[in-house]
Amino acid sequence: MNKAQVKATDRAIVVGVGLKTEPTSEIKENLLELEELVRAAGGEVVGALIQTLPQWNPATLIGTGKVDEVKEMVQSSGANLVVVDHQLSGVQARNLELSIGVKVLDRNQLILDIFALRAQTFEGKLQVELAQLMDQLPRMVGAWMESLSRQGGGIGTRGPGETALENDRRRIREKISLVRSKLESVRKNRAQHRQSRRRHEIPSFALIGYTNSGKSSLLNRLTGAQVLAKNQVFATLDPTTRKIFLPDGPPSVVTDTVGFIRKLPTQLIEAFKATLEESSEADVLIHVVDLSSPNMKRQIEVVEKLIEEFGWQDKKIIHVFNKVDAAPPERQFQVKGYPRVFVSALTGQGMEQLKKLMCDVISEIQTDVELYFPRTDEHRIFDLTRDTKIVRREPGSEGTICVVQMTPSMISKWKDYLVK
Ligand SMILES: Nc1nc2c(ncn2[C@@H]2O[C@H](COP(=O)(O)OP(=O)(O)OP(=O)(O)O)[C@@H](O)[C@H]2O)c(=O)[nH]1
Ligand SMILES: [Mg+2]
Repeated sequence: MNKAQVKATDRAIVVGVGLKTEPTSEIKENLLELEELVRAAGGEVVGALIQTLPQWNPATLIGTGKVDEVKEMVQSSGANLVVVDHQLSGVQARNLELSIGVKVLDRNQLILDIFALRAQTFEGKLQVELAQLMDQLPRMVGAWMESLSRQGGGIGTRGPGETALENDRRRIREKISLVRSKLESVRKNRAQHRQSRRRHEIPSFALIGYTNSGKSSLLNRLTGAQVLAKNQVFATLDPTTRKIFLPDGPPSVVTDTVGFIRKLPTQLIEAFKATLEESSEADVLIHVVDLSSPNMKRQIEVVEKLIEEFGWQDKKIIHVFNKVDAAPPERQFQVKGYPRVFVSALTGQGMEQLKKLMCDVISEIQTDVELYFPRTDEHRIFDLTRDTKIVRREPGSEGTICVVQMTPSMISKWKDYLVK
């Protein structure tokens, strides 16, 4: 497990980088997001620099003049950490550390660090540990790792200590397979839970979206749950599932899960497969968008790309534009995606429309069926009301006919009573 703690005393310089072909506005936006990430990891941002390059410098990523500039800023501000908004190779990180004289992290390491800080459940902690080990392996470049881990503590140093490189690599590989097998057994457990839900055939929704878009707030508003909602990136790591009672639909469940971000580390995606599966298994995805964010368009693009990467593009998706209370009114005309609804998890605005939309989408995946219960089995109608809403009920002298809406799997559960 990751033992070290974030030091609230970490003072960071953030460095935004991009190639000359990228628009500067995007590099600046990205840098603001990186500052958010530093704060989420418990650090304080004491300075920021930007460089655009014709091409990457293989030794230090940024140009040598910029390295000197960073060093000066570190010295004048008393920073003890530099975070670069781009992936660094092991060699680049080492060279930068040697030149600048303080710890240097890249965006991936920072995100992994926040995850390490947030993980609450056993499974969550294992997933983060796996992602960190996988991230560490290709970065290892020898003795410098040892000196790094001796500095101890602070953002980005949560990991095993190192001695000889090859030994270390082997140890990490062994550790990776150990963590994987532990995860495997935790997941078996979770799969059983899911199966029990499937047996009851409760329609399920998963809240997905960019980090900080308001997924947890929406879960709380919709279901009366009390999960942590915070103005912070990656406040949620572990999934939470709650029942929801829709005015005109069957009892359903809603799952809140980890948020997405631009350049989500691939190791995290792999390690968080099980968490992501919660969303893959949902009948309907609710894509929560922060309508008030100046970066709304890019955030939508990031989420849509991940939806494709995970193969969810054929699922039913509801687009929920949240924080309508804080967004400029003209924003509503800049959005795309159907079906959609504008809401505020904060004020409750739009919740009725959202619930109605959820009902509509459920009924789209359901069909009307007729069930016949002979007198001796009429007591089963009570169980039926727990599974779905009864549209019509026709009592007769020998038994009762019920017209209900059902998903295909619900139908197979009740097939014994199905009327042709
Ligand atoms: N103004 C306004 N703020 C909101 C609304 N919904 C959520 N927020 C705020 O947005 C911030 C993030 O909300 P969360 O619900 O934690 O967002 P999340 O999507 O779960 O974020 P992560 O779990 O970090 O990915 C919090 O400070 C909320 O109070 C809304 O409708 N209007
Ligand atoms: Mg959340």
